[in-house]
Amino acid sequence: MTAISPAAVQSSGSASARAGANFALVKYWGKRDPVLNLPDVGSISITLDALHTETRVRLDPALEADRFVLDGRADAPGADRVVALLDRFRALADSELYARVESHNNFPTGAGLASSASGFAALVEAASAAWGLDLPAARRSELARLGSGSAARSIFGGFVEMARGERADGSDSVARVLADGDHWPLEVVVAVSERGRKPVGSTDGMQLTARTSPFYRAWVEHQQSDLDAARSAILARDFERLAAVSEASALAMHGLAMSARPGLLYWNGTTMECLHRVRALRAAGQAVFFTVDAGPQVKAICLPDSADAVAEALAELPGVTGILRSGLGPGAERIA
Ligand code: 2P0
Repeated sequence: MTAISPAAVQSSGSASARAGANFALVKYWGKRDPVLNLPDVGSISITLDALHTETRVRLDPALEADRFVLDGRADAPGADRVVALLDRFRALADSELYARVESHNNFPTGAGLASSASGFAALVEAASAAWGLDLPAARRSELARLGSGSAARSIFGGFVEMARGERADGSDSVARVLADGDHWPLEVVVAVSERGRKPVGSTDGMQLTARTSPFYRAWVEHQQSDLDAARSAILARDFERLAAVSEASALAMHGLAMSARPGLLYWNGTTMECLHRVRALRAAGQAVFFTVDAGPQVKAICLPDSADAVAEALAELPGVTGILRSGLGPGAERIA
């Protein structure tokens, strides 16, 4: 990564930003380089408006170390990754200042709801502004990726594709917009069945999978055809084709994770009930499909006319403790 010229550095010292969570329709699972956090597969996601992180970064000459507070907790997990990312910003801005970072998620943290994605995207946006760095979007995506692979996607709104990239330095492992949210205003219904942190985080889970699953290479080799299918379904607004490839990708990712040794079980019993209910709703004519990330919550992706019926049907399942709803949202942006 090259430093920008000192003339471009006009530090305002303090900035706030908001970024939406994103859910992958074609899943990322596995790294080609764990140090630079380079994915072994590309991925395609939608960015949400209703589930987001707001982060404030204040540079403080009185500090001798960075301070990170997440949802009021000074001991939140992930502080080491936050500091590592702030080190990158100090290097880019040629600065020695430490920062106070206050971050808030408006949804449960670490429960398979993509809080690291919105969190690191909001951090990159706020830190860029606080240090007065005017970085292109692809560079911000690259920086967000260093915090969390999925965060590279939350820099952008709507439908987003993350490239695996080929370069060893990771400069081509960045996300880009496939289509804006108004291209196809999908709605998302999340069936929450557990609010605690998942027992095995995504980073450890994907490393274990890559090391021990006998099916890992097949997963990597198959990914390109799923990416091609999902991209063309999105551009053509073909719901049936997007449903087929998205459910296949989610199930393949979980099958792969289950085939690690020891196998990773991110689902609970309610997860399975929700998956069956989504399939039954689709068979009955509703435009809905599911995806599931590294946790038990089921995300039902719907056409707008089906969203109310899907939300009602999932809410009545035993074990579903809450329903979250969202439309598609913008990329990470500064807020006052
Ligand atoms: C995804 N997930 O594509 C996949 C599907 C979870 C399941 O990206 O190690 O927190 O920080 O790069 O981005 C979650 O993994 O992992 C994730 P790291 P990240 O959304």
